[in-house]
Amino acid sequence: MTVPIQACIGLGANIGHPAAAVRTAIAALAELPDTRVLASSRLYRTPAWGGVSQPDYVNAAVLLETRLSPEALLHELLSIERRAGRLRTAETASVKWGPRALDLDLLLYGNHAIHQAGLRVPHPYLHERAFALVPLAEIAPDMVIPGHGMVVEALRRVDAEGIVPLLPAALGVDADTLPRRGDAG
Ligand code: PH2
Ligand code: MG
Ligand code: MG
Repeated sequence: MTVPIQACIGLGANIGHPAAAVRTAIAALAELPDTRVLASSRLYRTPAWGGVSQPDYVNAAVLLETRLSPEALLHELLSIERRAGRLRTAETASVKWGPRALDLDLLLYGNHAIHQAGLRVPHPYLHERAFALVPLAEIAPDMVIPGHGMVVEALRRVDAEGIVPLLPAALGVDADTLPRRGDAG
């Protein structure tokens, strides 16, 4: 039996019903074989980073303990994306960093560094993306990003302006109502 590994998943969506898609994906991660969810972050509204002009995103992060290999875990992430209606076509693939109904990225897999076609861990842009680091710092601040130090240290080096937690559903606000830029949430 393989030893369990702590892995971090970044979740993002900005078309359709982003908050609902992210919440549903967190529930799906909890159902994965040989895996349990140790922690999940709040949901954040984040300004779109890179690529074409597009709507704000909802982003979150989940800390898993899993016995799945990185390849098997990636396969499961792609399956959850497909079930959420994420289409991967020649057209969407041609738009780098374009809008998506659900994106699940394998950010960290223990302290492993993996360089394979279609699978790079740590995620190559994790250390420079506040939209990934802010939720990750909430649940795994002292995990190490191989080559870049701890998550909290990487977060100190980026600009987290405009990244705000979504208002909790308990306040009676629709889950897909995004706070305005500058709201404390
Ligand atoms: N994902 C991208 C491109 N840009 N911007 C934000 N704020 N959040 C994302 O998840 C995101 C992005 C491609 O994966
Ligand atoms: Mg991504
Ligand atoms: Mg992705």
